[in-house]
Amino acid sequence: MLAFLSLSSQATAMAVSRRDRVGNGVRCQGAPQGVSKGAFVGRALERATHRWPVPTSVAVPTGRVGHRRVAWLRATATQPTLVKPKQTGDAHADLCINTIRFLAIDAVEAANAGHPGAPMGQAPLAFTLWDKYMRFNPKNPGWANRDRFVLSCGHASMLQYALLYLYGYDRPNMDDIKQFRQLGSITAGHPENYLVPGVEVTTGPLGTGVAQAVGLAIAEAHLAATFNKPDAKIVDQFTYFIMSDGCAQEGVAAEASSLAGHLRLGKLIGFYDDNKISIDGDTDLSFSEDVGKRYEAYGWQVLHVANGNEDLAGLARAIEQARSDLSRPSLIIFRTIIGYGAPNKANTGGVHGAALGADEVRATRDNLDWKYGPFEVPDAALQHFRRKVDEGAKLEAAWKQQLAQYQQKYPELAARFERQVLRQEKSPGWEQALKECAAKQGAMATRQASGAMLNALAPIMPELIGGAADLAPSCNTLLKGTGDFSRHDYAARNMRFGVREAAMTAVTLGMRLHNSGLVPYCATFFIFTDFARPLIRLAALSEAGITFIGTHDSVALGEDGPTHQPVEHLASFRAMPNLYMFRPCDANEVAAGYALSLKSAHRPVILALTRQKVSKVATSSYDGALRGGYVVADHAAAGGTPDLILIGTGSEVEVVLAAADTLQKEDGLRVRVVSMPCVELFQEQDAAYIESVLPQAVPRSKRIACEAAASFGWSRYADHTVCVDTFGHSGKGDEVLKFFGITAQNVTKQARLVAMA
Ligand SMILES: Cc1ncc(C[n+]2csc(CCOP(=O)(O)OP(=O)(O)O)c2C)c(N)n1
Ligand SMILES: [Mg+2]
Repeated sequence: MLAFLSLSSQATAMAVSRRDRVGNGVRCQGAPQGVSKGAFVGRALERATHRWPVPTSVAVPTGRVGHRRVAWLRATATQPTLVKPKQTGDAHADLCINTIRFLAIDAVEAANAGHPGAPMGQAPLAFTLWDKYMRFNPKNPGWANRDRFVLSCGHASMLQYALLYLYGYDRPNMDDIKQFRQLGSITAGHPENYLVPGVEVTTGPLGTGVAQAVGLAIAEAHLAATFNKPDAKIVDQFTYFIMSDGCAQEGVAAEASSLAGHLRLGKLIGFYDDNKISIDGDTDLSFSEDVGKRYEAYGWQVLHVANGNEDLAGLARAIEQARSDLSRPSLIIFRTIIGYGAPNKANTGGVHGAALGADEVRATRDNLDWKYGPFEVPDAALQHFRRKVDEGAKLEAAWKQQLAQYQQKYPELAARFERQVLRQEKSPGWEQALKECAAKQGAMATRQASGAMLNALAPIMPELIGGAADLAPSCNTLLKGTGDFSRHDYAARNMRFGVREAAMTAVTLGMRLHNSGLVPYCATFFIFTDFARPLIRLAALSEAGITFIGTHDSVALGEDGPTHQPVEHLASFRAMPNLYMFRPCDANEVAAGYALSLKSAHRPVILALTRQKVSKVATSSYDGALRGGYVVADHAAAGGTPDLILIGTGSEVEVVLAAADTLQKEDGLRVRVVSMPCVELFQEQDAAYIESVLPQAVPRSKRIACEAAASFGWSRYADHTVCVDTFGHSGKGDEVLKFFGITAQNVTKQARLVAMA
């Protein structure tokens, strides 16, 4: 099939832009005098030029390439003739690059699912970066001082799997690649950090990789500022990411990039695959901003490579320029053709997310002069890639020597480095500190108790670092005794995220997945988990234990009204896999919530905390709370069966306790009260424990759950609820609670009805 067109006659080069098309024809931009416009008219040629920009000897513009549909033609004739893509002009490099391309093509073909287009377009950049610049040790993917790489356009996963395999990581191996996207295979549809050791963060939701990369770079900056000495740079890593049009369009990437520019994270280098194609087709449909200018406005250095498919020297130059400016992050916008090499499908949405099909695969092999069979890796290419096994081992060995010198000179810091970064152990004494802190607290808002816990931990846990999305005073997240993490002080531990909940959460996740022992937390009003939810979900999926503090956790927050009053949030997070939704009733339980989160390295914890003051529950228990649910009061005789069980969480524990008192005193009812700060944790306990707290002898029809939130989910334990199943209202907190019946009086009333029934 014809795809690579060259017009032979007057050897003239020019660019044709889709935007420049006029009517049925093509307006020639920069066409030298004497070249007939007629040469560009005609449907077949038009289709071909739009589908396939053929880079030739044309002088490539070095400025912004964001104009739509730049198509390179050698306009030399009135009759089109076939030419093959030029590729890089370096036969050995092309061999390696096409090895990457065809692994992606063949794996997608075998799976009959996946995304070949982006790997085909990005292979030259990825090859240049990994081959010349990235520092890694394939046989030890966890080497602490490796550079970090994030494929934010996770749909291009075969690019990353091909790189890991070719450069000599143990997994994925060739069998894994042949099992791409199959059930049980580690080569999942999108890169998953918990499946493949060389994958730093899970990507797939577009834009989230960019934001997590910012977190990785922040972790690096913080560790470097903490541990490095003028004569010993034991932390020295770049963070690289590749983003696509979709990432450029997503808000989370914009938020995070804005923060990265503000923080001047000079060792963060992004690559934007500007191929102007997404699923719906041409990005012209919905996207016309100048991304480069936007990043410049964020404070990034922005560089352009006009021909990202063929200009290896240009790619290398840009990377070098990016690496040599450590005063700000860099974005390299490299223009590519999606599906480079596929004669009929390149430069179309059709190559984005479907197998090429046997005919097109054959045509692509022919087009790129690829003489090898499916999954065949030429020896010369493999040898080239695998030299990194030796090189990587040497890099790590040299670093270890450096570390040994560091240990001699700075034994104290080195000991901390070994504990925190290498062994990823927490500072000792944290549990004691939490318990002692809890014992000192009285009646107070649980958000205040949380602030007290953070500050009990801060002095003994230098690895604790975090902050809020512009709500530090409300969420009580400021650590005393340390400053603001800023471009002036990367060693400080109070993060100022600005009003960027999604980026905040992704950054926290990235910091955790730097896997260097940092204990990151982030905070906002519980309602604004709505802005963070996709990243909380990603943390849960990524098996990354981060702490998310959500204050102002119910309608009781009062005057700010329903826009700020969470209702369905507790239930929805309880439904999220691999997450602990923890709602403590007082300081003891807040301490337990922190303990849970510090113990839970692979499962995030959300702490839902009150704005309003709550009592200190005399019988609350740190250990009980760590079982998710426990008895806080029992008016039944020891061993006896209660008439009713009241279950409460957070601020409603004192409500149900007061109701139980009344019911016992005025009605002689034997009421048990259960505090259940964490339903999921309770559910994990053994059957005997669950039975000891919620005996079957007291059927669900004799149980009431009270929570100032949606009743959804409580039917597991109780037939009756005193909850809030509508949006809230603006008003004084206690009046709003009364309006919804979240009072001891109402619970008492309901309990009497239940007891009589
Ligand atoms: C947050 C999110 N929304 C939607 C998708 C589904 N999706 C996958 S790729 C894609 C767009 C592809 O365009 P681009 O990012 O330019 O990738 P390319 O086609 O160039 O490979 C979309 C909408 C997603 N993965 N993540
Ligand atoms: Mg694209």
